[in-house]
Amino acid sequence: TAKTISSALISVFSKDGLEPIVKKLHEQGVTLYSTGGTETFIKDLGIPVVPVEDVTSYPSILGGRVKTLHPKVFGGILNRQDHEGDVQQMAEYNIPQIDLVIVDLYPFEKTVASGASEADIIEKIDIGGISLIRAAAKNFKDTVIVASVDDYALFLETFTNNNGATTLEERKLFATKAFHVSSHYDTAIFNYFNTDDTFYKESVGSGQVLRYGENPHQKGFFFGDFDKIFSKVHGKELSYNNLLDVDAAVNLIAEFKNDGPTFAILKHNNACGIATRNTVKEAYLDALAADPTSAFGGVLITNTKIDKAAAEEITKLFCEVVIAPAYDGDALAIIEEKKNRIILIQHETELPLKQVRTCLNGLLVQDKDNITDSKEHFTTATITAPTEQEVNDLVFASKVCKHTKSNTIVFAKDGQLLASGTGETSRVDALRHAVEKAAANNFSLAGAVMASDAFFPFPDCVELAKNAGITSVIQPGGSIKDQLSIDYCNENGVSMVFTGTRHFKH
Ligand code: 93A
Repeated sequence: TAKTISSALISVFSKDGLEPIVKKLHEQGVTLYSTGGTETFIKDLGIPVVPVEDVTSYPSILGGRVKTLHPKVFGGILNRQDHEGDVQQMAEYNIPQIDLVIVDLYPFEKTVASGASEADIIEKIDIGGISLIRAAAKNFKDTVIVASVDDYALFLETFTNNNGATTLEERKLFATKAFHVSSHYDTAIFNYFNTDDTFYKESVGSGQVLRYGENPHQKGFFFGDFDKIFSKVHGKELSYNNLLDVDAAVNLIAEFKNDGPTFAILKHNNACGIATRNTVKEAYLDALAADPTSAFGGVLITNTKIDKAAAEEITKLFCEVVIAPAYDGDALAIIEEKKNRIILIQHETELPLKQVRTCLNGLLVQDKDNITDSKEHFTTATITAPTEQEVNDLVFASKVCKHTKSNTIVFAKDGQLLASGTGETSRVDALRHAVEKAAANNFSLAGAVMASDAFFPFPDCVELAKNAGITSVIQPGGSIKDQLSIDYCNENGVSMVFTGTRHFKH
């Protein structure tokens, strides 16, 4: 797959950095074709160059708008060298082979940024150059494309190391870089033209204009394929905040896909109630019990088909969204009674493995936190190990904790969330908050377990937890002061397990 470069078409707006490349190509006996200004630049270096006009038998016309746009040029770039028909036609039409294309596009973004007139900006929409880039990148099996000054150094190194040849892998890498250049370029042009936000709807097939963003004075859009994950069977349009809660809900319930009937109620992206029970009705009622005040206006989700018995309870609650894998017909009729209530059927689909959010003037992208703590990950840090029941509750609590905003403390017992402290600036505050909430909802924490999203730097958390009735604790471990918390637990008959995995969620 190593291919020697014998000919090159060079058409660059900025001539910066071109000299060493041209010299190197000439040294290797490469035939150079070039456009107007670039041709002059090469000639001035004393290097022979064939004007592209000699290839096309056309001058540059329409004020330079049409220079390279010609079958003899694009044929030379796009022909497949292992394709009999292509080889024949190359000879028939006397098309010269072009092995390498070097382009530096008209500086569209710079021209926009300079505050130039619309006419000047439009003239800086490169047509021939972008076509050369895309053609050469498409035909990477035979052609090398260098689409940016930033890649000159890499090209020179590749070309020199291979003695004037390139491998298929190298050509594909240059093609990838080239499509990055072309997609960025066209996006910049789109952004310049797109002064009306609602145009997003038409321009991005899957884009959806939302009624507003997080607040009524903010515009909002959703880019995604909602219908791939859900069928909406009833209710008003989903809002920006609904969508965020639905996202949190599906990620949380995914942790329980192999468990018994589980029901969760979310508010502001956190679970305010969740329980695993024998029936979906019991699961709902025990999820609600954790915090009926917060449940008002919440997003409800379950891993189990909603039956009539559950629907009769659910419909008593004012809630925004209900999500389930299926509904019994009579159940649906009951929860549909509220006109605005959004009812979704969740399909069995894989959720994306990456997460993206804006950051400063760019994006942060990360792998999803896809580690679920299971018994096999536990190491007992204390003298006493948790009981079997506690181990089950620790697993439950840690799954909820993972999907709750940091800093988080979660209390659970018998497959039910009792209370949590969410999104606090200190772990101790999260814990105090959870203790207060449990008391406010008349839960005893005696014999309950505690999960923490990150380690305890001091023993204050385990002490407060023990005084509240907690008998077993799960946390990642890894603090240099772990021993202080372990010692306290050992002295006070509390068991503690380490998972080794931190679950921050910001
Ligand atoms: O106006 S164009 O879109 N029409 C063309 O056919 C064409 N071919 C190359 N612009 C075209 N180019 C661009 O010209 C290249 O992308 C490069 O930016 C520039 C090089 O022109 P010159 O060699 O005359 O300086």
